[in-house]
Amino acid sequence: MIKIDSSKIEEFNQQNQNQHNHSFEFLCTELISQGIDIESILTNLITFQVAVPSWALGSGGTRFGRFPIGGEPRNLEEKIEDVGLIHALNNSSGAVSLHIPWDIPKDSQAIKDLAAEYNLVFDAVNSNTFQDQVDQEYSYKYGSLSHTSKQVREQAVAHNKDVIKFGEELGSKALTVWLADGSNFPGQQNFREALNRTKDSLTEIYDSLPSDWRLLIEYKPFEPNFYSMVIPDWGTSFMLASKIGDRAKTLVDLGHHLPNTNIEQIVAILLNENKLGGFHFNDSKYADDDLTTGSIKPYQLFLIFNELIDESLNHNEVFESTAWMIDASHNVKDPLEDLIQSLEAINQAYAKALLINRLALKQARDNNDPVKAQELLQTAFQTDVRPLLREARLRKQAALDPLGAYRYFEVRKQLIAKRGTDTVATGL
Ligand SMILES: [Mn+2]
Repeated sequence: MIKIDSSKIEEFNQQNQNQHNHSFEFLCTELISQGIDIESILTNLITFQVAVPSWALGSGGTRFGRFPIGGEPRNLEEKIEDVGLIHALNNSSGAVSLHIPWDIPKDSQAIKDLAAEYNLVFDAVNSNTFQDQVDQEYSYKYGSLSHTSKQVREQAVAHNKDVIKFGEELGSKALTVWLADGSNFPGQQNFREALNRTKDSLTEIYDSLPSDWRLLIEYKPFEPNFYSMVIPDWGTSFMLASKIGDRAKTLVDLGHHLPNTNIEQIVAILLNENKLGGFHFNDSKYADDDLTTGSIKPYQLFLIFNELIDESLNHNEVFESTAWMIDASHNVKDPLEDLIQSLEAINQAYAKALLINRLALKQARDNNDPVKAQELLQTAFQTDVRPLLREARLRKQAALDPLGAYRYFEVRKQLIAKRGTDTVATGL
């Protein structure tokens, strides 16, 4: 078991301590002059945790090819080890989101114990009815929860119930359902019937949820089906969640939108209706690119956090009740380095949004002053908040510079030495 000792991290931090003190003091002077409460921002950053998906720890690839990087986790235990390594470095990825059946725990208690050794808990569990498994009776080629055949739908519902059972054993509190169901050609599917069948199937799954669980309904405009998807957008997810029950919510995967969609407005509407279940963070240039969060549109990410903070001022349980998860794929980067970058980008967006002068923004809006409103947002967004993030990490015994530490400790080299160069992780 590879672990990064906290004394090693402390030693590493000492090398950069002076430089950090200098930049942190400089930023504090500036923020204090703006009347910003630095301690409250640090408290938010210290407690904020994002879940890492069990499928994002190996190299992803596309349907054209896949290029393994070596040392990929060979089983669930090694995936937990990987998340544990990142968490030791940044102390902000303290949860794992499991995918079933790629990562079925053979001994749930042992898996739970192993996760606890790395200070990890289990966030939402994910079902999979978008591909056929070797031992299954019916095919999902033409859909699962929406399928025209009752037997296929029952099989897909039963799978989701199994996933809930695994999740219960591990302490999860939510089930994420992403449906690949849809059609490739006009005329292939009756839109309304497929939707109604999906609603009935989801209702059956919802009825079997433990009382403290939530059902998160993900949406996607296209792919793998290219003509229509049964749950193509947030409106359809929202409608289903509204009909199904209070604990059914919409899950926003940033990559699951057509180009230029105003995602922050979708987030605001869902928050307003108490229907935002959680996020799958990633970034994209074209569609579901699964790129590193914040690598393409960091301003969008900031604007999303702006809406979340706005809502949290009225309902402070928003941050606790939202599922924060990454959903990305890694084609050319070391997946662990990519995840470290994603977590940094998410925390930066959060920290910057916390800097917004909300009173002044309200006044600018009330006065119909778009210039002032833009200036206020840009002032927060342009602030280099990295010293704040470093200070938060320092206070929670994490690395000042997680990526630097990852390379300094030669983590990938250690993983390759232990697991070999030609291992392939299950999943994407
Ligand atoms: Mn997703």
